[in-house]
Amino acid sequence: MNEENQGLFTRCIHGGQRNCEVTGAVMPAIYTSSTFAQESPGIHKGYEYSRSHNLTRFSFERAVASLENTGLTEEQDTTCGGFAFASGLAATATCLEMLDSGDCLLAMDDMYGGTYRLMSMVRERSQGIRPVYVDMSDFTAVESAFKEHRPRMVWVESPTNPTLKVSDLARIARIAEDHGAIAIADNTFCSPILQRPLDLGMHVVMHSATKYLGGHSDVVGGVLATRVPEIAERLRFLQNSIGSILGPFDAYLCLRGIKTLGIRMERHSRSAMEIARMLEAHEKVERVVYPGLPSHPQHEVAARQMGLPDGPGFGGMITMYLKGDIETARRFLENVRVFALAESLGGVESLIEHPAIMTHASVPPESRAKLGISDTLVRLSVGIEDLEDLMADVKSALDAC
Ligand code: P1T
Repeated sequence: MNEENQGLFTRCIHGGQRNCEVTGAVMPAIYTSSTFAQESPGIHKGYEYSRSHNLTRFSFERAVASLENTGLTEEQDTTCGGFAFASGLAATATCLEMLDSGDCLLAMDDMYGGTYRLMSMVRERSQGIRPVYVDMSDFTAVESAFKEHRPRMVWVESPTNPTLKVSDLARIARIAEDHGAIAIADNTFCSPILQRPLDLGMHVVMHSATKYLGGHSDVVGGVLATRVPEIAERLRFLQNSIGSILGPFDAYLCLRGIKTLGIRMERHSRSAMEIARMLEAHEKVERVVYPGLPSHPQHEVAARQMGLPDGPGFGGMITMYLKGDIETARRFLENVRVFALAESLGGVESLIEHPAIMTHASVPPESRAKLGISDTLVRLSVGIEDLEDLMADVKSALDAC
């Protein structure tokens, strides 16, 4: 059976994989060898040096390429357009190297604080790129930014971290295509189970594999996938030239994590929907932002471009504004017991955090204020524990604040 015709849950387990030809092993070995013996100079089995070729990493890269529907074959690109890196930011940093000095980079105004820091506080200085930030959930703002700045690359997160704004990826991909710009989607919050940006016309998809792909908060990694052969060629060159690759042990953990991605995303989405509904009705909560709620400003777009294979699904991330002030938020966060107060997201365990102080501290205070990353904003990453325990935990922390 052709892989493209297989369901996503099947591809989580088998996509891009084959059993070991020597032993029949159903999981790849963790190839720790940094180099590979050659028969004669330049005559080898396709593996020269582990930065360039590592079979454990290749297996993970091909798995992501399959899930994200790159459509590329191994003949077109060794890993079918998948490229794994030491972290999500290493993947982003390598991607930005497709730009030349002086190029404009059009980016979402709300996104992970570290991505903003890399673009504005590192690469603007060292690479001379010109980042321009717009609210891409407003398509007219995207259109006028294209006219004014003529970007060569568009970077969009959807839903965004942490305010969960949703952008119409198909429209953004189309305008980028019309202007000859490379369109990239950070798909970390959705994973390929809920959203496949390449199918919507984006050229490249990026993940912090630290999150849902790894799924167990025990590995840091990043990955890119592209459907465009020329971009795959460029990314392969850049991955090898820059060298911020994912190591074989970590590639193995990410690959292992992906096996259960489908059932985890189902559970994350179902539990988060219930918790979001409960919070929206709670007297101590000012506002809940969750793409699955009809009150979400871009709920219709979210329902169109996100979803589980057999029905609605909006992921495990919830953002809420508490009534009160920073002390209320502090008390709430100090009183959760099942949720852990920690940065990161997307693991089996539930996490909760305060973006203004924690994950988005590198975003300038004026920008935070404009984006609504206020002192009472709290971000939840709903895990796969019993829903009743998660509900009881959040309710009792709300009672205490
Ligand atoms: O942490 P790293 O693997 O380098 O990934 C960076 C990154 C990129 N994109 C998104 C949407 C992200 O959320 C992240 C990392 N985010 C957190 C650590 C966090 O707690 O939000």
